[in-house]
Amino acid sequence: MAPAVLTISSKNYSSWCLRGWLACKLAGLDFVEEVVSLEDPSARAELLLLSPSFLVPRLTHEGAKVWDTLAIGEYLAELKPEAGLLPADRTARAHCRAICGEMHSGFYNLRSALPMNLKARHPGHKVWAGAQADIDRVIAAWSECLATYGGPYLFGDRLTLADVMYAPVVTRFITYDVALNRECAAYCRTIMKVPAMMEWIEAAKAEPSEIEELDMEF
Ligand SMILES: N[C@@H](CCC(=O)N[C@@H](CS)C(=O)NCC(=O)O)C(=O)O
Repeated sequence: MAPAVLTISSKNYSSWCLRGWLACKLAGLDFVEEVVSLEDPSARAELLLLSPSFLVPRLTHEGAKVWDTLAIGEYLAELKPEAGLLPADRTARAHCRAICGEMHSGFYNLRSALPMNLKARHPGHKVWAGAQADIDRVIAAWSECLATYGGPYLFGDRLTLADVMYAPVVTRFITYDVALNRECAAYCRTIMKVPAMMEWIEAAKAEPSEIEELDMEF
């Protein structure tokens, strides 16, 4: 059987692609990457055939076509229950789904004010109030998880979809030098040492293309 195909775009800028890719890695899925350039019109036309939403990541696996990150995560959790992408305990699982959903549907100010850019560093970056409210909520959500489940990951000693969904937030906090409490700073360091995360970041740094609007000067 042909392996699964994960369609992604830039490793440096695409936070949703990082999430989809990380979920596939943590699930232990045998997959190949297909990289499309979102700026190339012919690649965009091809993408429309693959992904009705025009968005990536997009996973194709044994007849299943999944073009939304949260749906990819749920698909993988069902396909590979042994990977523990969702906590085994019912109430922890509900909590995990709630904070994954919160990331998927919210934090608009954080996402637009602090775009993912793994090659960049902005020491002392000044965060505007709207984005700070989102940052405060992320810190509260992480702190509650770390205190409740004991770390080092959000739901204890195994990486789950919650860590996947917040992984690009970890990188944004580092890129934009966001002030964090001790527990959350330690959590960021832990995530940055996850081998799959290190693999993605290394590839992102080797990417040649730069998207001008996202390489803003602050
Ligand atoms: N809600 C979607 C969001 C996916 C998304 O916004 N993907 C971006 C890349 S990070 C994209 O494909 N953008 C298309 C474009 O920039 O033309 C998901 O969960 O997968």
